[in-house]
Amino acid sequence: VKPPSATSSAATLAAPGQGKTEAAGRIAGLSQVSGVLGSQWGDEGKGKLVDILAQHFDVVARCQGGANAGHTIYNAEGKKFALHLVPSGILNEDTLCVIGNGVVVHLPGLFEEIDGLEAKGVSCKGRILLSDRSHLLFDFHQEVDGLREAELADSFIGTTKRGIGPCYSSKVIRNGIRVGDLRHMDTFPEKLDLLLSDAASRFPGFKYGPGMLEEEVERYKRFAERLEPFIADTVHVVNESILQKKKVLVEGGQATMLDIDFGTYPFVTSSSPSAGGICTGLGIAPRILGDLIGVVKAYTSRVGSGPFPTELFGNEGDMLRSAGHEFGTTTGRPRRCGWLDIVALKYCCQINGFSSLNLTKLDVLSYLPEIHLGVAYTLPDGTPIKSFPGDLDLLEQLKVEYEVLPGWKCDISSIRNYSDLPKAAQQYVERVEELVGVPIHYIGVGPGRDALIFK
Ligand code: 2SA
Ligand code: GDP
Ligand code: MG
Repeated sequence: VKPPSATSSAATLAAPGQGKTEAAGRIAGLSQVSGVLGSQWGDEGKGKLVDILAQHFDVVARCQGGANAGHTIYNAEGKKFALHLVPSGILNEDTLCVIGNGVVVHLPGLFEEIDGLEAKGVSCKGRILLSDRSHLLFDFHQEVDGLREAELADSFIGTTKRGIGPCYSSKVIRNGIRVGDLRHMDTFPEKLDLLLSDAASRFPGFKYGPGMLEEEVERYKRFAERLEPFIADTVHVVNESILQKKKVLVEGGQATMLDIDFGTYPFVTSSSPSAGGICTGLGIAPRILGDLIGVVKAYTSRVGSGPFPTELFGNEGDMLRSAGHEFGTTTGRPRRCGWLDIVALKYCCQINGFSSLNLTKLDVLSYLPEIHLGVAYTLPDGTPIKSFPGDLDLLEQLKVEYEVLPGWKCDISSIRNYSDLPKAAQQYVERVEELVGVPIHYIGVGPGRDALIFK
């Protein structure tokens, strides 16, 4: 991956010729409440788009997931930041960052992230609000995540081991502890004891030894003190901001194909990274939601186990992984890579009602003489499959039909105007648009803030 260009700011989003005002106008024209959501299996480049759009929004809010997310962004000087819990609006100093009720929060991780940002010169003071309704993710949730994966043996999910599933389990079974509970330290030990005893009775490998509760309670007393200025009723804050005509951008983590309901269950995360998760994870009414931008990589990647119909193996997969530098932002795991899957993308567009798409990492495909697009699924006997199947067995058996398009075989990473892209690259973009039926308004040609073409 080329280092991003050092030139970038709201004013330099578009190159001369295309018009900076046109680009700024496109962003300024987004609805008062907009969202950026992953439309594959994650790591499409959501963070980069959120960072760019944040320059035109007052609030950037996360609504689901936790520190399993890894959003890589670059500031104006090309300095790299990997964010996990802190919303990707943080580099824009006028943006308020909200962590909503639907997020599960590992406090040691959050403080570490904030300290890391501050050490790099990003001021977080007074700029991050954490919902009092969000759930606390404890170290033991992370340990249990690992134990569950070990129990599953060959059928492991391939989680990030960040404790996400176990924490959402505590939430749904209704013995979870919420951020607001830190204001009642008198009852906190009892609640934590219940959680730890529960884990110990379920997992023989989990050791709940003497002194552990007391130690954890003391630690959380210190956290509670430090956290107090961050805690807010974010449902009220976000809705009041909307009433005051402020602009709110929602940042999705993971993606629809990892959604607990719509993804390739059970190989999914434990939250709702699709449009519905915005309403439940922030307390925003559905009718207030405006533009939703689906972020889609020009090819596909997936990290962890589970079906991946257009996956490439061997040398072909390795070449794509290395060209796209596809390694987990949180865990460093190599990501599985393959062709763009139009069937899955159409399914995501249907569920989320995207108003536009951001096609990212088009530059990564520049080495290929020809590019495949997965356009249809059939059963092994050739019978067409009409929609993305929920049946895992079927997903493992199906055959993908491909359309083959010519590659462009030249570096496009410094191009900033759509009309300057090679004809074959334009043909690829327009064919995706045509097949999916949703306009592609943004095209990524590099990791830097300025490497974005407005179409
Ligand atoms: P979990 O940890 O319970 O949410 O894992 C369940 C599945 O969800 C996948 N998942 C992800 N997939 C892609 N990217 C994610 N974030 C990190 C990144 C991942 C990393 O940005 O690279 O560093 O490995 C993410 N988070 C969860 C996970 O792989 C499981 O398939
Ligand atoms: P997210 O989880 O969706 O925010 O995506 P990640 O940050 O995990 O992974 C996307 C990676 O691709 C990051 O390293 C980005 O810096 C990088 N990236 C984003 N857009 C582009 C692009 O258009 N071209 C290239 N080459 N890299 C990009
Ligand atoms: Mg990521």
